[in-house]
Amino acid sequence: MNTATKLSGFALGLVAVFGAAYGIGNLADPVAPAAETRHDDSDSDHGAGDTGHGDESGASAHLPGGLLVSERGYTFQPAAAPAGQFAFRITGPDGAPVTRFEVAHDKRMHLIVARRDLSGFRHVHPEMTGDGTWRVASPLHGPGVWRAFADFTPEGAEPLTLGLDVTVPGELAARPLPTPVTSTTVDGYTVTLTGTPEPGRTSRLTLSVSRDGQPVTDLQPYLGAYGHLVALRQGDLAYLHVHPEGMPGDGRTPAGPAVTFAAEVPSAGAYRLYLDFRHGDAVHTAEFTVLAGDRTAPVPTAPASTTAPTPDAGHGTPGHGHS
Ligand SMILES: [Cu+2]
Repeated sequence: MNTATKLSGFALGLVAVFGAAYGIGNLADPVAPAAETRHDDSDSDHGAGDTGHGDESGASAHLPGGLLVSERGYTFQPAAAPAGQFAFRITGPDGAPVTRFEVAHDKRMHLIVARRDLSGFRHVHPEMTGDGTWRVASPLHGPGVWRAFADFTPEGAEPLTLGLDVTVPGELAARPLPTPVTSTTVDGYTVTLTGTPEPGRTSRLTLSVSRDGQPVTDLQPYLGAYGHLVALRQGDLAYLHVHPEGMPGDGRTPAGPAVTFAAEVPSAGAYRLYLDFRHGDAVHTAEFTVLAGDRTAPVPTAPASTTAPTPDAGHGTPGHGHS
């Protein structure tokens, strides 16, 4: 993975997102493919500090990933699935389901989900059948409006992340975003964040893993790296998938305790970071809220709700699914 694909096309603009909401079991309505015009540079080897695609005219060329359900002719379409399963297809510029994908980070498809309040993050890997339908045990673990991100590379094309809203019926009290912290615990591990993201610039973020007060120096490769970092922007869930500096086995990248990422956030505001790392033959997800830009600004919180929170509504729920 070069630096271009992890940081392509960030923008400063705001967009209104009109995500379609789908009731589970009522997935028959096709999503009309939108004829997005995006011109990818053929040499697309932008460095991490590249600020975008210059004066290109396509509006989506400047957007972060995951904001659009259809881009460059590819469309993220839900498919009917039995209870407990999530299924979808990616249709291509010809309208037919895409069946040929490049392997990126060990997988042809990465499916990331989070609720609109940024809780409930999961990162799973569906399996495709011959007709181009991807299926996975549903990562939508509880009621709410979820954002699903399909992160993939069509064969012979540039990487793409499409986003789709999926509604799971039931009552949910949206939770305010947790306040920013620089240390968090998950599954008995303490993960400490150093570095702060600066809008529009490449910032180094280092995440250090310890357990029982001891640095963890034997992190296990997960999807070809010692850590995977996803950042979601509060407000529109713009999706940034950031990969670390260095790779396992390159002779210079230690297996912990620190994993360093070069991240570029597209604007000031609050972001939720989700670090996937593997240790003890299990994948763990550490979550942080960070503020980019004016760090004295209050974190916008979800509107108050009169509905009692459900036990599954929390952030950082144990038992994140990884497959
Ligand atoms: Cu993945």
